[in-house]
Amino acid sequence: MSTIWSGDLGDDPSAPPIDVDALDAVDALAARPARGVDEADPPVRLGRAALAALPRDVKVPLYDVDALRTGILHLGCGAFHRAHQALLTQRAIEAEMSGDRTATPAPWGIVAASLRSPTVARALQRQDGLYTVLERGPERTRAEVVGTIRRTIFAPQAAPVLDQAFTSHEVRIVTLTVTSAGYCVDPSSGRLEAGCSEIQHDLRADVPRSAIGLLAKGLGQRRVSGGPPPVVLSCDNMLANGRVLQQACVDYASLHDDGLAAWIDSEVQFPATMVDRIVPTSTDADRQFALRTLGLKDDAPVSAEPFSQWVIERFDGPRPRWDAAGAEYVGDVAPWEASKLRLLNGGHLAVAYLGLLARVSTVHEALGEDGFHDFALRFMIAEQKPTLPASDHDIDAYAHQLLDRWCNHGIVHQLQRVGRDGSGKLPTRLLASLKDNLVAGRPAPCTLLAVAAWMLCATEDDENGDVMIEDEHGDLLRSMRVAAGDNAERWVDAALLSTPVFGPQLAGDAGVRAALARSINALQGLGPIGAMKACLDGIDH
Ligand code: CS2
Repeated sequence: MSTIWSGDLGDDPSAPPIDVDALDAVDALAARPARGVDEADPPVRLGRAALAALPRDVKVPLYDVDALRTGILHLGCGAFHRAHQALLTQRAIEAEMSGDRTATPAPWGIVAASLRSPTVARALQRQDGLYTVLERGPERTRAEVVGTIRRTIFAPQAAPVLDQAFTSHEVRIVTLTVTSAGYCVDPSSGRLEAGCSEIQHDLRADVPRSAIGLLAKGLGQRRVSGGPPPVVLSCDNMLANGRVLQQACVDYASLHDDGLAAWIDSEVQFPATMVDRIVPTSTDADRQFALRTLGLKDDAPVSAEPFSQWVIERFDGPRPRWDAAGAEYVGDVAPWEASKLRLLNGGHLAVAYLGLLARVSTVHEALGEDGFHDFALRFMIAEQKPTLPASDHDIDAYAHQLLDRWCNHGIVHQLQRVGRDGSGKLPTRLLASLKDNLVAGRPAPCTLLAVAAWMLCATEDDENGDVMIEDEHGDLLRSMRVAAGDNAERWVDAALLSTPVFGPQLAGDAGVRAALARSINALQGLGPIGAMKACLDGIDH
């Protein structure tokens, strides 16, 4: 039996390792007309043995997937990783081979660990790690099968595989996509929040389950096993993500071993990165689309927009030719991070909350409604742009490009998903610029309207009686709204003082409190479209 990872360890004692030879048995079936999906005859699943029989318009890995050795460990095997880093790694490997499909591929295969649910890991395991990226433009969809994920595991059941990856000197890079909540960092201090439930769990357990705990433990193993430490790349949407991750690991390690904490601080590189690609949640429609396109069943396809960007702080040591795949290595990622978080992610939040109040459900539907396009542009150019660090970036062009990306109707990006957990997202995406504008004496009515829309969405039900958006502080905000008798001024005063979202500077500003209350009244009185129009017409609510 051939295996994918040397010393192939099952991630669950009851799950057999992948028997690659057994897939030969499906060769004959895979050779049938690829698009002939016969209801009576269940389709063959995507896997290595079926690659050669895929339709010609499906792009397949241009290297021998079997020959790919593992050089990257990834934590958090969600849709974003599969549509971004794993795909760019495939393109980097292909670029290095310059069309010679017989050359040995550069050793940048990925071991990908899911941390919370085994579903994706299991689905990928059944498909030899292969899956399809459906790149959806407004007019057409391009399908590409990705082969860089060589092994998938569900971390809580696969400690030996993680140990092996961390101690293998072949693994030179560790990447993470675990969302900002996965870092368990207190945003005001930038330090590990030891009270966070994941960290509390780790302190009681033999084996950590948090991303930070797994990383700190693994780095400790590498320290003992010798050899150069891996470079650790955070690929989550946070300001200074590399520094935040390093500090979290140092703080975590110091709970057990000060020597390890010092080593992580001085020896391990944590470059900052800015990642960008709109990747909606995968749906049954994606699975059906993949089935029709490939003629094979793929349980783990991802849809993504055609645009992608990856800006990485320069670091020492070997790495894939990501630059040949469109990534940029730069000295300072901060200007890219700031414009992405404030214009793209901040703009997304504004569109999400106002769009949900306007009763539409996706980003491109919202952009088709009256006023959204002009409102989003004004928000980005008049209110976010002046708060960005100085750079030679063309921010106006960036804002217009974002509007085009949001209008791509091939991408079904749910507003509920974009808007969920506003408590965690608002501080860096909307409130930081609000504070900067306050200090500079610049009005920010669009930002205030977006924040007011969040307060309403977090406390109202949709037409099915379900909460409009999930939010950590939704219940608290709702109870304050009820206690204020739905009086906007009283509600805003209570909310600003009692939720940790706003912080003392905003809570203490009577002007902000009054403007926010007026924005809530405008949304309730004029509706979201009327309130946006009043904002654009310069009418003070
Ligand atoms: C979105 C992001 O859900 C959200 O918070 O704003 O996921 C956004 O689509 C990506 O950051 C784009 O790179």
